[in-house]
Amino acid sequence: MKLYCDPISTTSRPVLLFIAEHGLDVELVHVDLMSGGHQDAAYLAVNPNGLVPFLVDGDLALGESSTILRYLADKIGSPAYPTELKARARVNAALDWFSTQFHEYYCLFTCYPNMGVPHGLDAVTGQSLMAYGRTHAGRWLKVLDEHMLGDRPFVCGEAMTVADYLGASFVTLGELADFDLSPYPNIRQWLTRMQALPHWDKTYAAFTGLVAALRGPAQAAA
Ligand SMILES: N[C@@H](CCC(=O)N[C@@H](CS)C(=O)NCC(=O)O)C(=O)O
Repeated sequence: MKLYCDPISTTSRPVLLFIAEHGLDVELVHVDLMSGGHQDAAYLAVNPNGLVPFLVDGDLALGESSTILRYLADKIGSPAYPTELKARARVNAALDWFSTQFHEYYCLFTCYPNMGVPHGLDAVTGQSLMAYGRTHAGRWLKVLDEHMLGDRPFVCGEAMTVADYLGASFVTLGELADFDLSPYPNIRQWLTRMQALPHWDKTYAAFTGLVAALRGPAQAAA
């Protein structure tokens, strides 16, 4: 199996972490987003979407981080993607929720504009998107904190699932925007649990470096 990915990518890291934690034999192919590697003709021939992550397993070519996570977990029979019908439905719902509602308000609106206005937006539009995101992301964070997590250790209950791998990467993205998670104690405890995974630090090293690079100058100016 080959995974096209970049550890700087929010959607690559959950898959990279799952692979590392489970010791899977997957060849990692670095697609350098920062230098535009995802737009190279050679990569577009592999994945016409020009996005990472992207998995190739024999004749199967698979995009979408949440689908790749499910596929890998199924392939090795991991309890991180339970087979019992209702347990599996809960994990599917959490993955969809992170990839839609949460990703839109929190990652797209709130965090990414802080990276220097991506997606071709001008600075003013970037700032107003970020203000909009900050106002509305709280609605979804509250749901995550009080209802999905509550007093349970993981988003689907007592056991860690692929939804935790995806969600933890998305929520951690708030560090890019210096987002205050102190009103959400259950989220913070959950992140601490995820960050204790043996391969977390190595998998998140590139992201941690980016946060330091982006936030350093702002802190110095403050
Ligand atoms: N829905 C996709 C989104 C993938 C995605 O947006 N990846 C970003 C990196 S986090 C990317 O490749 N961006 C390149 C671009 O937007 O051109 C997934 O979950 O895998």
